[in-house]
This record gives sequence, C-alpha cells and structure tokens, in this order.
Amino acid sequence: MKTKLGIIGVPMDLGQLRRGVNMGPSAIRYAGVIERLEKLGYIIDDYGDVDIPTPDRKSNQMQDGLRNLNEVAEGNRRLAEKVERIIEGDAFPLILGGDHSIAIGSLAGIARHYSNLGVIWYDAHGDLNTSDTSPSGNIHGMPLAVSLGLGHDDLTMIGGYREKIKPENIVIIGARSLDSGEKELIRERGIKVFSMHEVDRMGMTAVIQETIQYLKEKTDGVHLSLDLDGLDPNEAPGVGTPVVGGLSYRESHLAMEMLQEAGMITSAEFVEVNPILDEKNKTATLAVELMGSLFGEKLK
Ligand code: HAR
Ligand code: MN
Ligand code: MN
Ligand code: MN
Repeated sequence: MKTKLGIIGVPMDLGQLRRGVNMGPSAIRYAGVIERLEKLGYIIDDYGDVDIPTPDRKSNQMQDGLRNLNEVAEGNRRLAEKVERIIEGDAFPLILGGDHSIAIGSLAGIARHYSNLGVIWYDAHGDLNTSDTSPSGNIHGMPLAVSLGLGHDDLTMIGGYREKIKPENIVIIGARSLDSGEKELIRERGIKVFSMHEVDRMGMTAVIQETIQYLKEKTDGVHLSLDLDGLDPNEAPGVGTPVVGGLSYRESHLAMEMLQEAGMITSAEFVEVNPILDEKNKTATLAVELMGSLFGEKLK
C-alpha cells in the first residue's frame, strides 16, 4: 500500500431519502480516522469535503425517474476531479461518505488510471439498479450499474467515458437484499456474488481467498467500496437502509486484514454512515476500526 493517503469527505445525502448521511464524513473524522492512520505511519493529506450542491426549492425532485439527478451528478463530477488529483499526487484515495451514490464519482476518477480496475462491493445490496428497475428512484441503489455503463448519460458519462469497470472484475460480498432486476443483471453479466448464504457456508476466510484469487491475475488495481450496511445492524445501526442477518464484526475485520495481507487494494471508500440514526457514533467508530485493519493495524 502507498504510504501517502489522500482523504476526501463527500457530504452527500441526495442519493436517498434519509437525511443525516451527509454528516457521515464529520462523524468518521470525529471518530479519529486521521490520528488512527497516522499512528500506522501513513502520511495523510486531508482534501476536506467536496462541495455538494443543494437542490432548489422542492427537495427530492425526480428527473427522468432519478431523484436529485442534477445535484447527484454535479457532486460526483466534483468528487471525480478531486480523486484524480489524489491519484496524480501518488497517494491512495480514501473516500468518506456520504450515501453510496458517491461511488459513481469515486470510480469515474479512479478507473481511468487503470486498464483493468477490480471492485470489491461489500454491501447488503447490489446497487445494480437503473431507473427502469429501481423500486425507489434512489441513486444510491444504482452506482454499480452506472459504473458498468448502464443508466442515465448524466451519470454514466461522468469523467467523459463510459464503463468504468467490467462485470468480470466485480465481486459483491454480503448481499442479502437484491431486487429482481439486479438478480437478472447479475445472471446476465456473470457478476461474482458471495451472498450471506455463501459467507455462512464457506466462511469469510474462503470467501476472501476466492475473491483474491478471482481478481489477482486479471486486475491492475482493486477499489474497495464498503457500505456499512453490509455489516449486521447490531454492529452498524447508523445506516439508512439496515438489513437483518448481516456480516459480523469479526468477519469484517478478518476480511480487511486478509485484504491488507494480499496488498491488492489501491483505493477505498466507506459509505452510508448516518450519525443521526446511530448510537453514540458506533457506526463511524466501526468504520475507523475497519480502516485500521485494512491499513495494517494487526501487524504494528
Ligand atoms: N435496492 C433498493 C433500491 O434500489 C435499496 C437500495 C439501498 N441502497 C443502499 N445501498 N443502501 O447499498 O432502492
Ligand atoms: Mn488523470
Ligand atoms: Mn450500497
Ligand atoms: Mn447497502
């Protein structure tokens, strides 16, 4: 892993309906992310927070079946530019959300610097909807589809190019709430999914070993997109769309530790932390603890 980390907060809450997730970056900072990673020897460049536009007057307006399309698109364009600057400064981009719609901008900024970017999507959800299949119109349920090039041009063309990632370079871990259109897309494109069923049967050790095996040869970088709702709501109560039966605290640390050992993660984001729904900043604190494992705490 690079010794320089570029941290950027994205106070985005327009990709869904629960207010408060825009305070995720503050909550994660308050939980001590910078001090924790500095202690591990990293040099931290804090890029502050991306400026997210405010929708005018009527909030949550739908445009082409997409809630707050213009503002989500503009926020993600700004994020993509910042992420590019971090990579060009030879630092590891660490992005703090914000709802999961920000993965659109993260991947737009990151993917152009790789010819075969891999993505690990740690999440209760697939985030593979388009406006045609979405039950909600919420863009936080769409970023993985958008990154495959599916959906509205205003989202898929951020950064000036489409198809940031290939379906065969994606691994989803922790899924337990998939819509029918998402399941169809997974089948159609042959996307690798370790749902909770596979985690239960195989154990997290085998899941991560297979993930590493699957991505190692064919990718030249791997982005970790970690949605805190991938964990069980008992561990991560401060999320907007909790789903019972999730990944445990230890399974998640094990996953981070094994990814650290594999040395294959080249960028990461931690999203969907909502301090208003949280219990004493428990979810933001968990996010920082997981970052500790991802960045090598166990070894120091
Ligand atoms: N699949 C549902 C939708 O598209 C719910 C998505 C909830 N999304 C997240 N991201 N929290 O993982 O609306
Ligand atoms: Mn560039
Ligand atoms: Mn998600
Ligand atoms: Mn989710």
